[in-house]
Amino acid sequence: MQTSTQWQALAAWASLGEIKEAEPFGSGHINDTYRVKTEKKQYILQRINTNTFRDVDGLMENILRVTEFLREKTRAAGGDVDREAMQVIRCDDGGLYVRLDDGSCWRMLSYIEDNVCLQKARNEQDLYECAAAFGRFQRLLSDFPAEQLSETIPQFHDTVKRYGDFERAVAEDKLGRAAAVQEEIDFLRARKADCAVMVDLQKQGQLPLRVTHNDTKLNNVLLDAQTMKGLCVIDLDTVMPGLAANDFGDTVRFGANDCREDEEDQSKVHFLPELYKVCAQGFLEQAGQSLTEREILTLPWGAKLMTLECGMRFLTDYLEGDHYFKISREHHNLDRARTQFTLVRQMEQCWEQLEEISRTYLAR
Ligand code: GN1
Ligand code: MG
Repeated sequence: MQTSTQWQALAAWASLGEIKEAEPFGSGHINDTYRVKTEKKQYILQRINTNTFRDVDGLMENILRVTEFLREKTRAAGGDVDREAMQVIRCDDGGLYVRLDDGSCWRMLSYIEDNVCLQKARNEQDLYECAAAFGRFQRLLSDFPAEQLSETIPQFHDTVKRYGDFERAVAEDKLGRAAAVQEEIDFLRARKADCAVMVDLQKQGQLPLRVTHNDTKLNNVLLDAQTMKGLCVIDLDTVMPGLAANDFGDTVRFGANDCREDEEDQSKVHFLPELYKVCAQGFLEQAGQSLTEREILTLPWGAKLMTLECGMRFLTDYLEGDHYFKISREHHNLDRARTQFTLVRQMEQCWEQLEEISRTYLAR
């Protein structure tokens, strides 16, 4: 007799047939993910983190709309609909998710067969595929009615707001951790003005709002196990109106280096401009035609600010007592923050080179 909550949730999808297995799966920092096996098929079951995502109805409507739109485009282009786009599997009662008596919310998604999900690019080709997958995502959704999307996390990539959250956490210093991270606090304070660069350009109407993914890490792209080509973009929780440069930037943050996101030894952290170039190539080959000149010129800012913002979020969470990102060791969020700041410092050192890469794409 199985009693864990995932098994209780599965009762809402009884029509899928007898479930053989429902094991923890993946490495997300926010939701809990399980791979479910029936006799014939596999599925992805997720407990939605309702502290992070307050409006579960809005969230699931977004994902349904976007996946249906992508499936239709894939169908029209003669692609493999079941492998190139996810599908929401409705509960037996037709709902998009189930809420259990304990308040937990669960959803079911199709499982893409024969995929590989990498935590780290093994070579330039893997990174290229990741950037191209998000560039393609950007292009395919360029005619999606963005006003129909809910903002699943308000001001998600509003770096100015994130800076305010950080300063509040320092002032409150709930766990008495601030004194020991003064160097990191100073690092962020010295870059306060930078936090406003992209937000201001958007407010002034110089950067358009697009449908963006907002969490464009390598491990949110599934690759085909045979060809190792980008197959499908996953983790659509934060698909919202946003800035194209931020989608490019988060791919760079996670991928254009030789280290894990949570590396403890900062001497092992290196931002690699040659990999930045690979990201630009993959992203712009797919999305370039649909972007404005200004969007292309500000790609380096997307890279720097997504990395700075992510580090700032990790540090804020560390100061607040690690309530947002899942951790598996005491100073985990601090290690993550430090890694991001080391990367930012190195991006600043080769800034000219990054700007030059954007200019070469304008000249084409
Ligand atoms: C979270 O759940 P996961 O690992 O895909 C976070 C992203 C961060 C990322 C850092 C909703 O994504 O914003 O960039 O961790 N997602 C949310 O690895 O906050
Ligand atoms: Mg994810």
